[in-house]
Amino acid sequence: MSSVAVLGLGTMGQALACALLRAGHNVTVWNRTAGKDRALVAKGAIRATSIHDAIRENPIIIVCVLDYSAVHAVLEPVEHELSRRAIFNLTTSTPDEARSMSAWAEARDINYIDAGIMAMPPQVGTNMAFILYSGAAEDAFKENRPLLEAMGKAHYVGADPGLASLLDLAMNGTALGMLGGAVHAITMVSTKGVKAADFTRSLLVPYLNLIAEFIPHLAKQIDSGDYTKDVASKLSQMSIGFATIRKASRDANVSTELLDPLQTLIDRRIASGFPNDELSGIHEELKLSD
Ligand code: FVH
Repeated sequence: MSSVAVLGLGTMGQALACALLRAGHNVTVWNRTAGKDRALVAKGAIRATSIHDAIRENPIIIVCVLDYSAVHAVLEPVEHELSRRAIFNLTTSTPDEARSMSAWAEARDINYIDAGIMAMPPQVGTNMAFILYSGAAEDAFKENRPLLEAMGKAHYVGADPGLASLLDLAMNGTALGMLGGAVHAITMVSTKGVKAADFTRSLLVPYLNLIAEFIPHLAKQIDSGDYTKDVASKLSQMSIGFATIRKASRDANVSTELLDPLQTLIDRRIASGFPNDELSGIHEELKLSD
């Protein structure tokens, strides 16, 4: 069993510490504001009253705070005590922030790995959760893999410290788009008294699972650069279908703000001369020049 410090006890930090305790590790916990460690201490965590105490005896450090600037605020005061420690930063940041954090750590002889958590706090430590890790300190990942697996399936995705963040943010962008779309759908059907819970369980979720099966087909077209191969639904048809969804929404007094940007992209691709593309064709419209 390993000795690990968890810095940051927000909703996610507490879930991570809890999963590590359940797996039998020696977990020291610290948070900027006192009081958030009570439930963890009752479960066997060691309370650190200062950041210095938290890191003193712990070669492995897990950081999960609000954002990139909070990570600096936590680590900078103890930068001279971190040499040769393994730091796994599970805080959400941009890829560039992750790379800059990694350079900061390398200059201080810290084995730094950045990470992206692909789970909500209640799923941490279950077999649904997975966490992406990247950075030059691959050995630190390998050595500590059994400990990391306690929080969720651990995937090392590469030496670029920004890669875990890029994949994390891309997937969460998708998730938010899907969840926003779901709220739009529920708003539409609720205007006619359809109960959101029934609609969601019996229709929406099964349909979204079916539609998710279509994503690899789009991915294959994007990889090949041929958006017209084995087309299931042409943009010219999709534009009309999508306009119908938006009209029905407006007729039901539901705003189309969530849908309008996608219609704009579809129509722009058609206007660029590609009406026979699959939806994958809007990939070209999304790319911005430097
Ligand atoms: N919660 C979720 O569903 C998502 C799932 C995916 C990954 N995220 C990321 O996890 C990071 C932490 O999120 P969280 O849910 O734990 O966030 P909070 O409950 O708001 O807790 C924030 C903690 O950060 C501490 N903190 C904030 N600023 C500072 C600072 N300047 N110095 C030191 N600590 C700071 C805060 O401390 P306190 O306010 O209690 O003193 C909390 O411990 C996040 O990157 C998500 O994107 C979660």
